[in-house]
Amino acid sequence: DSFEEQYYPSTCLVMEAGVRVLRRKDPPFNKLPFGRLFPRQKLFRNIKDIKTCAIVSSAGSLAGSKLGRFIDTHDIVMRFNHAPTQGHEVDVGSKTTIRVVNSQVVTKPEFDFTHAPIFRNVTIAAWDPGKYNGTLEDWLTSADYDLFTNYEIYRRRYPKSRAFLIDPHSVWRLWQSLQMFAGNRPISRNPPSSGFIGLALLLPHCPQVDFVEYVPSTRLNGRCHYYSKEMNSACTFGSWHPLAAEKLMALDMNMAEDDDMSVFQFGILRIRRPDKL
Ligand code: NCC
Repeated sequence: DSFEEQYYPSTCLVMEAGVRVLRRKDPPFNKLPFGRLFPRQKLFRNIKDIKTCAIVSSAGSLAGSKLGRFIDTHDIVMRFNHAPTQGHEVDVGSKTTIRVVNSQVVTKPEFDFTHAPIFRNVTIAAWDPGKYNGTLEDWLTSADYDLFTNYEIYRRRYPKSRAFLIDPHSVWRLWQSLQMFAGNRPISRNPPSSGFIGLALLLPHCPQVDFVEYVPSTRLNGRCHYYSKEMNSACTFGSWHPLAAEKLMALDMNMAEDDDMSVFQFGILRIRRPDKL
């Protein structure tokens, strides 16, 4: 085992899942007109200049955190779904580089994916799990929510956009990494949350990731999201997604030296990418 594997086993497991976006050259998309919708650009520009990244969970306990300024100091800021910054800048910051969105958000009319300003001028990584063990061809006809139609509309409307689809096989590989970490405690066969998928997608591009209010801090307040009043602990601890297992694994990846202070007082998990695998 390499040094990194001994000291960051869970981080290596997450890296090994190889969570990625689909590219034009990937079969079967290299043979399908649909594949030509994928951007030619890389997921991020100037990857060599990326030093620090922040991932902002949508947790209710971000309310009142005053972490906005800290979040905005990062080179890349990742957010989820339709989580707003407007009106919440003091707590969550105002910078957004990339949004990871699930296929419900891409398809349901209420989110207006193809028009809403919140999805414009940021990188988009959209995902849908498809069937476990399904082929990519199957996925195109049996996604949980048909994200392809609106993806196509969006890409045709904004040809310069950086909007990508996450490889569903890589989502399930991440699920397998999670199951590996959980050992003999079986986790439900539902895909990881957008938060965990986002972490796995970002880590290969970023030497240091600060994941904000993912492992709940002492601000824990029972609210689902910082942007709504809804009370629901399942948002924090999971019901459908294997969220509790994800958070235990993420906590195991934490490298902050003052870990109790960072994680539980400030709500910040610091994860370093292993130098090599
Ligand atoms: O709520 P959601 O998640 O959009 O949150 C984004 C990510 O933040 C982390 N989170 C959120 C709330 C909380 N109290 N604690 C947290 O740690 C999680 O990592 C979460 O992934 C999703 O993962 O895509 C999810 O999306 C929502 C919903 O589809 C969208 O918000 C659009 O309305 C799902 N809720 C429902 O379907 C009702 C949620 O299960 C997962």
